[in-house]
Amino acid sequence: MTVTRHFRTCTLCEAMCGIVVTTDGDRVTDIRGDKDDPFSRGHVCPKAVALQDVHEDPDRLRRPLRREGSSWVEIGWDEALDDAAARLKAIQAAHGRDAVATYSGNPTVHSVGAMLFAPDLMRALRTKNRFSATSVDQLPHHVAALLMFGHALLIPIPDIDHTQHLLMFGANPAASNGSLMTAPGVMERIRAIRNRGGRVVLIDPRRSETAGLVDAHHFIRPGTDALLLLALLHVICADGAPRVSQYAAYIDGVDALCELVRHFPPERVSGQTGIDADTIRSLARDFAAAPTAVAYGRVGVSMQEFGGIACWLISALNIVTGHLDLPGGAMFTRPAVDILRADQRSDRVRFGRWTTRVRGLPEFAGELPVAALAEEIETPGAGQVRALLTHAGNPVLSTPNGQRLERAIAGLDYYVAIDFYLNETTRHAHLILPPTFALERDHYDLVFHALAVRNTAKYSRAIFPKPADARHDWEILNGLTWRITGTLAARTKSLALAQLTPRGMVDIALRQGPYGSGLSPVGTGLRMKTLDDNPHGVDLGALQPALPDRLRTADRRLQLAPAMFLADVTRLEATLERAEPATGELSLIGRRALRSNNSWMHNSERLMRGRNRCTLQMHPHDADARGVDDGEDVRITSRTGSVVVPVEVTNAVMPGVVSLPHGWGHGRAGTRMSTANTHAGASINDLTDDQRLDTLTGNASFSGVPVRVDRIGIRHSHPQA
Ligand SMILES: Nc1nc2c(c(=O)[nH]1)N[C@H]1C(S)=C(S)[C@@H](COP(=O)(O)OP(=O)(O)OC[C@H]3O[C@@H](n4cnc5c(=O)[nH]c(N)nc54)[C@H](O)[C@@H]3O)O[C@H]1N2
Ligand SMILES: Nc1nc2c(c(=O)[nH]1)N[C@H]1C(S)=C(S)[C@@H](COP(=O)(O)OP(=O)(O)OC[C@H]3O[C@@H](n4cnc5c(=O)[nH]c(N)nc54)[C@H](O)[C@@H]3O)O[C@H]1N2
Ligand code: SF4
Ligand SMILES: [Mo]
Repeated sequence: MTVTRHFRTCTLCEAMCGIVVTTDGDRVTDIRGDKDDPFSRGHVCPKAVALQDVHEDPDRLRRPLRREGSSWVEIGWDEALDDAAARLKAIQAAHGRDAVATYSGNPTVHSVGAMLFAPDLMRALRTKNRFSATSVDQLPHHVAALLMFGHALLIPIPDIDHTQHLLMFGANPAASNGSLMTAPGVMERIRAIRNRGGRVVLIDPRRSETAGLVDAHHFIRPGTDALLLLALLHVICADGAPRVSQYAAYIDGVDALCELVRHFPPERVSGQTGIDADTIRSLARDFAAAPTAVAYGRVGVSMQEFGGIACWLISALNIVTGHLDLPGGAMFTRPAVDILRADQRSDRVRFGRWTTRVRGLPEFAGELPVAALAEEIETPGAGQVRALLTHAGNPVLSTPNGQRLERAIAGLDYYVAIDFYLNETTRHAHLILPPTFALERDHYDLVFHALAVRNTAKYSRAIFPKPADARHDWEILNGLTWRITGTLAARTKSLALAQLTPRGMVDIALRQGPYGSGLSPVGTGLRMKTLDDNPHGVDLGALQPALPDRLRTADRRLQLAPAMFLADVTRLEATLERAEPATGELSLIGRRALRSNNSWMHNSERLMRGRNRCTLQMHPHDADARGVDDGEDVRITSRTGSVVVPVEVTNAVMPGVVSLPHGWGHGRAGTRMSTANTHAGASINDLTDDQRLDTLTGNASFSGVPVRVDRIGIRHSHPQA
């Protein structure tokens, strides 16, 4: 056997760490950080080694499975793809295009093949009922980017390597490794801000792992960031003119924003936010006074009732203090494959062109809010969803009111899943199409290079050849596309694309990109060969100012105060009159852990070792009031359901707030994940509510779900799942 070292990028989270995978023949013998990767410089987290665990997992599906009665039967690929296409087409023929719904999960964004081939399948299906994990995650960030800068993907990235002041809202990079901010070794980069005399401030209802490493952490009541941000902007506008002269030639809405925030002095919001007026004033003044500064928010602000406003105002804060588009501020990337450039009609506003049938929730970029999926399946009438295709998603555990969705999915006429686990969602499928896993396929990060704190490019080759009887995600998608379209032209195109492969497509995109060699074979500049010659990756430099050129608004102007956001403030303002929570009511928020990745890595024995992580964190005052002891099981009840988990009494959560991680709840019958099933935990999304939304954007509102917690009196001396 030969020992080989392979250089690659880890695809599990957004950090894009370079890894060295050592193999001996067909076995992985070691995975570690690649010190020669110019971006990650050797950093990895404990999840990197789990790439091996998933790769070798005997529970991972390798061949298509068809349900026959109550059992699963392995079938061949052609039969499986023919069958899936025929069933989906038949349902569309009988009930209309929209009778088939699709759901794309988070890992599709980490797969170059899925990114390149899913759009064609969506065009073939032509259904309006397209859903994805976007609407349980970052949708408000996209809406803000679209309305302010003209493109959903034009999200400003915090230039953390050059800033002197980082103000974070609702992000926990110590667990998540950074999000909408690809920055391998993010905590070292954040520590470096303080080491060079800068300041890091965190706003979070939980004193998170990140809070231990910042200069100041402030508790905030869940879901009230938008109010805090209005008050921060109030202080800045009241203290003097906003510093927007550098944007003068192309900015609109400065007066409208200042007029709006005039009505939100700190005193008006301190009760709701739980942050006193003096603290709000000094937060604003410290931020405005810093030589370079950047405000940044992540899921804590986008998964809430006013996520759209909150994401808008974070950018507004960067703009009125003059920190947008300057080193050390919020910057735009210049990725080697420019996804904006590929999007020819980027300045067309793709928001609200149609709405969901039952609740009238808005479309965004061709997708509808997934919180509406269950009711679209359950509600009879024209356009009712009767079939579902999921791709790399587990919506039963990841979307609000998962139990309702699960009941709805179980009643579908047809459900096909592209996934390699038989999990809480896919167990309801009629057919499962399992693709290859990461180590068997090439990779180029189309999305995360575009969201990174530094411009870099890297191409990862597959480490193992694709097993004989296996298909990549892109091959499955391509196979479905031509079968569903059913024309000779579609078949010819699919053969041509299969010939080209994602690698060939990335090569073309690199050549056509901003650093590219062009399509001529003799051109100099970036192309696939450059990346092949540099297997650790290529550094393309720090983020550079890019405005106004990069703007994609129809009039090429920066919109500081988009009308839709201004109008939505009325809805926000009404919350100032909201009554105090009912006695005994607690406010539920989520949590992420470093050694866990959404719902799908709990089958790795190595990651699951140690104490039970699916615990309800509760403040000692709230525990005392209920007579609950640390380690004891409690019942959590919300409008939608109830679950039982052990309690962890800790003053790391704000009084009145309780925190439960998402992605658990593996105890359901009929799944095939032996390790996960022994660490089942309970699903927070059995408690979250499909009716609680940011109605402006359609994103689920997970933060601040009202719950009751009751003692049930079972004690575990050593909490263990
Ligand atoms: N280890 C690990 N890494 C991951 C993932 C994972 O599951 N595990 N998931 C990946 C994915 S898909 C994503 S999207 C990213 C997410 O990346 P992050 O957003 O950094 O992830 P979280 O750890 O959920 O941090 C959100 C924080 O918001 C806080 N919060 C909750 N409600 C509110 C609120 O109302 N206001 C404020 N200000 N804060 C609030 C929570 O307490 C929490 O600390 O992480 C990615 N990385
Ligand atoms: N309450 C609450 N709910 C949340 C969150 C929260 O913070 N709180 N976070 C939300 C966020 S940010 C996200 S992104 C979503 C994630 O939600 P989803 O994307 O729905 O779920 P995942 O848990 O990421 O499941 C991914 C699925 O993809 C499969 N998979 C992995 N890799 C591949 C691959 O290469 N190809 C294919 N075909 N399948 C693959 C896995 O087996 C698994 O079934 O959850 C959301 N839900
Ligand atoms: S931080 Fe993310 S990309 Fe880096 S090793 Fe961990 S999971 Fe992989
Ligand atoms: Mo996410």
